Amino acid sequence: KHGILSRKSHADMDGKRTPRGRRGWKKFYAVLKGMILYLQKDEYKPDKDLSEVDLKNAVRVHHALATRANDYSKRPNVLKLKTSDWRVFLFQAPSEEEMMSWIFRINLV
Ligand code: I3P
Repeated sequence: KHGILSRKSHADMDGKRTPRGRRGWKKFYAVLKGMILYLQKDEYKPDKDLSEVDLKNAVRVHHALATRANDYSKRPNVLKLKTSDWRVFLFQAPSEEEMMSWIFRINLV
């Protein structure tokens, strides 16, 4: 599955709140492949190698939990992703349908 997602980092690896200065929203082209959610600056090209930044932004979604972000009302169509290493991200999808589809697909992994 792939598509546009905006990301906000809410908690870091240790479960601690992401510090100010790193809490902003950032738009990516997202690709869910196997157990990894790749977040790239540019559109996915199968024959192009991932950059160092792309690899750094990739999120392992094995044993992660995606839910609708009911407690976040500043933007619509936002899902919350809790990873197995206690990171928490918010992801905004372009539509309700896309958000539901991402939640479903992430939780299948
Ligand atoms: C954050 C940025 C986010 C904001 C966040 C800020 O600043 O303005 O958009 O979240 O608020 O800390 P920075 O880019 O300097 O990290 P919202 O869009 O959800 O308001 P927060 O600290 O209350 O999460």
